[in-house]
Amino acid sequence: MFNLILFGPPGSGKGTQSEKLIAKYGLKHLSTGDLLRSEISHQTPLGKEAQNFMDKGQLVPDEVVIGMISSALDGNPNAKGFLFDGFPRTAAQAEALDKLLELKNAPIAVMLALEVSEAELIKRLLKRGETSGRSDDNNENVIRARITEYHNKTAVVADYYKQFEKVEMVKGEGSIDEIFDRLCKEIDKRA
Ligand code: B4P
Repeated sequence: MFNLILFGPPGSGKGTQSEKLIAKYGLKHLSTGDLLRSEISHQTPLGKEAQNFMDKGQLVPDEVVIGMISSALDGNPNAKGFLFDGFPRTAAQAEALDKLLELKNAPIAVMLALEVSEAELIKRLLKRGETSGRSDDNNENVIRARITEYHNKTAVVADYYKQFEKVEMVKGEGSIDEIFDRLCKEIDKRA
């Protein structure tokens, strides 16, 4: 089993690159953002709780997203590997994920961390906000709050995996295909 984390600030290209990577490597895509948006669109109790946080650009509580990932892992017993997109986003989520994967004897192989300047992140998210219908993309204050959450709570997740020498920084600016090639080179070294 090959398990990969695609990491980076909001708007760094995680969702965009994940689509291409799962097609090439046959991994199961687990995006906590997509899972949460699906709960919101079905108006489940979990979705209603999550929406309050997401609308303000804040992270959803750890126990909610860890529970979602745990069910998704259990629901895909035959996956040849997982691509985690937007998860883990806190140190507590990283520790919980390691424990869940330990039970499967299938640790994280590598974390690929996309590096993109703040100006470019804001530009991309505002542009997506024009068409996505996502309430967290069409307000610059909410976008800035998401980036602040990233610096305060999520950036440490890379330090967590650095202690195990599992982090590769990848330049996340350029064309989508150029970035995809950079990511594939890192995966092919390890797969
Ligand atoms: P996510 O759904 O994970 O959203 P994101 O970080 O904003 O998006 P992503 O990084 O995937 O977007 P992409 O660059 O592909 O999270 C949304 C919210 O959910 C969070 O704020 C939080 O509240 C909650 N949440 C999710 N996971 C959580 C967790 N684990 N714990 C707690 N809360 C959690 O796309 C951005 C735009 O850039 C697109 O329009 C794309 O077309 C464009 N783009 C991509 N690559 C480009 C390139 N190379 N050049 C130009 N534009 C590009």
